[in-house]
Amino acid sequence: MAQHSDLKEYKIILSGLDNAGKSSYLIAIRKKYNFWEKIEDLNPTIKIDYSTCTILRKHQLNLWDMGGQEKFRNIYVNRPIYFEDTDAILYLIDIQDEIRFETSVNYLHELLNIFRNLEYNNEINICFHKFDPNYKDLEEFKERKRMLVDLIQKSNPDMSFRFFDTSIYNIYSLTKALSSSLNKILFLESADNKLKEFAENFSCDYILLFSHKGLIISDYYKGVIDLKEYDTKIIPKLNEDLEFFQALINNKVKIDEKLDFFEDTFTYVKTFIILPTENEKKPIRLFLSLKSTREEGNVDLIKFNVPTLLEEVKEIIF
Ligand SMILES: Nc1nc2c(ncn2[C@@H]2O[C@H](COP(=O)(O)OP(=O)(O)OP(=O)(O)O)[C@@H](O)[C@H]2O)c(=O)[nH]1
Ligand SMILES: [Mg+2]
Repeated sequence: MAQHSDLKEYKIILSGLDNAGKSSYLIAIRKKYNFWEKIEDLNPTIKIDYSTCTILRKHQLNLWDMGGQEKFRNIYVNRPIYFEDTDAILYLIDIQDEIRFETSVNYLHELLNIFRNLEYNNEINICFHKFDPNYKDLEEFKERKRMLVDLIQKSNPDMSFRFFDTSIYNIYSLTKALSSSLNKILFLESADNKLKEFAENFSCDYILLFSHKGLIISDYYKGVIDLKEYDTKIIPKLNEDLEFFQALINNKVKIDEKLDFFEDTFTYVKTFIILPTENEKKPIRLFLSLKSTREEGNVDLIKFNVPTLLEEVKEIIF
């Protein structure tokens, strides 16, 4: 397909022991990128599950969910070819499964040896997964984490790591680890930081930047948000925004923003268009949607500052 001729592809590997939560992680992420699936009734992954998603017509992410059962682990470690041309690695360790820490770190070391031989020089992202919100402040869990970080770093001084606490009950933790691991190739993390900074300055509960297809490019939520809240609050709002602008586009009415007030809060959504480049004929339409408090002056300040935010984010992602 000619229009995809300059699509850049990235290979992202999710690895870790069986039951670490890799498939659940991916499903939650894919849900964010508007693929609908259920997390219940998950079966252990047979060997490797491949999936792809395209971001902004420019980047194709090839996600490799490497089934973690022992028989599959043995296959991969004996065939390094599986790991060639990897752009990002997420290694999940189930922080609740202390009994298998040793097995998990041993498997990680086997994989690291493969990556050394392949001269992989990106960061290795370690996710302490199933770090659910209710374990967040427990000293025992913090200690488990410290011990693992120490062990991994001391055994591999030649490699660079990033460590994350992740949980499917905190969507933001998942996207943060993924976008951070893609930072070097997609620069999404800088966009996330811009949104975060804006949200903090103007007391926003959330900010979402998404495409006309509902693909979320960057987002920020104040506090912790779980899958259920995401499904019941964020997704319906996003769909409502999309429907509203689609209706306007169909009727060819020229309006590019919408402001709704509730009690002491308000929501604001603004659309903007990225003009086509030489190769792209159709413009890309993006939306910024946010919710904030109706403190004095905040509404006007937000409306005034959003265009600058959009300009800055545009600079980052295009
Ligand atoms: N508490 C909690 N449970 C989780 C989390 N993520 C996944 N799980 C559960 O962990 C179990 C295993 O999840 P999977 O995603 O199938 O694990 P996997 O790593 O893909 O396993 P294999 O395919 O065998 O390698 C499921 O019952 C999930 O519901 C999490 O963040 N917190
Ligand atoms: Mg799986």
